[in-house]
Amino acid sequence: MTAAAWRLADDGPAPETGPQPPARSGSTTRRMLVVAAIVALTLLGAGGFAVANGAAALLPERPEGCDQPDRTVQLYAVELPRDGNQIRLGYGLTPETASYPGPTMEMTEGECLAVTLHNQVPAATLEQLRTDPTHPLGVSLHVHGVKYTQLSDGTVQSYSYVPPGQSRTYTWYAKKRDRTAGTPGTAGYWWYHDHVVGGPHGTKGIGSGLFGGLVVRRPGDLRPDRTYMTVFGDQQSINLRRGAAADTCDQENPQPGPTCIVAKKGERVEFIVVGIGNDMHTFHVHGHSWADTRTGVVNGTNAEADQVPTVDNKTLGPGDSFGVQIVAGDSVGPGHWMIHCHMQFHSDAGMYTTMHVLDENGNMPPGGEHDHATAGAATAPAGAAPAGGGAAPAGSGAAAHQHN
Ligand SMILES: [Cu+2]
Repeated sequence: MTAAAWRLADDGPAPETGPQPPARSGSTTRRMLVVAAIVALTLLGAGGFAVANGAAALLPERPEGCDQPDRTVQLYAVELPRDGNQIRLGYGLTPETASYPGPTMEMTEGECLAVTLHNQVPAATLEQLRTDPTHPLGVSLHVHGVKYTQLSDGTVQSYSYVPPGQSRTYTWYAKKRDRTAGTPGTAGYWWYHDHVVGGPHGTKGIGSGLFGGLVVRRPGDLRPDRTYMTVFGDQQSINLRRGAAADTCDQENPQPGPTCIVAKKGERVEFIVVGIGNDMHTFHVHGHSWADTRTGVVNGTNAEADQVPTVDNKTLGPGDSFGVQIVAGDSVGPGHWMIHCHMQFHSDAGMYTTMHVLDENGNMPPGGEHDHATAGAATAPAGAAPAGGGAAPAGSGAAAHQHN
């Protein structure tokens, strides 16, 4: 599996099902809604709004500027092997390749994307994660940074979630900068996540693994050779794993994935960094630094570049996201370069992983076995998640590195 395997794949459309706003009982309510709809449509000049049944019909299906989706993607929410006792869920471009983090989505400013989410998580599992017995069972897709209408908000409140066994299409629009209106573009590093599992904010869904990255590029942006996601969360976790479980790279035959950050010297490596949970963190990479710009790349004249700080450690709060591009081993060569949170009690508790930089021929430098040997997790302990489901399982460190 290569980094490219987590990227966006086009697919055909899927049938639409899903929750609808509750039918209001009583003809009086219906009459009131019709009157309200007529008044609202008159006030709005009826431009761009669909007319159907109920007040939700007043909501536009797509953001302004997105007349038709340019692409469609199928996304599956599935249950993955448990990590010890912990339920793990993941998004995948196929059910078999679901993982946490989910696949990195990529868009270009000006593009409109339709993502059809299929909920294959068993109802019984969602019931176990539910904190309130009256809360509906379902999963959703809520995105940061790009434009969407309320129908693609991914919340229970807006009925934009997906009950078990059903599907729903979410529309994302990577709006361009509008110089006349003074509104910014959407280019940047973002994330998407569930907003429904367990409760109205998707806390259990995010904590179980339903999150992934989104990169919006501008035409002309430098393209990375590899993209990795590091999601900093509670219990000192990176991608919901700690210590040896966060880095399961095979020293002989490393396969890029959520638990194996690997690159050849000279390759342009992109990190999507996201904060989940309740804690503050910092993202620090050994041996590498980057410009504190939108992409981590420094552009422009020397005078302009002088205005941009160079950093190797960046603060991350809950819900924050940023991205950086670095050149692997630039000036420092191959090696096992640590990535960690610089809140010391977090890194001491296992909030670290490693970027393995191979030489130009793809040879792993010596010394990388250290983490695995120290943790005693080189062989899978009893109860560890079985391999299968691609890069998804927490891997051999699961039992040795509990998250709770
Ligand atoms: Cu931290």
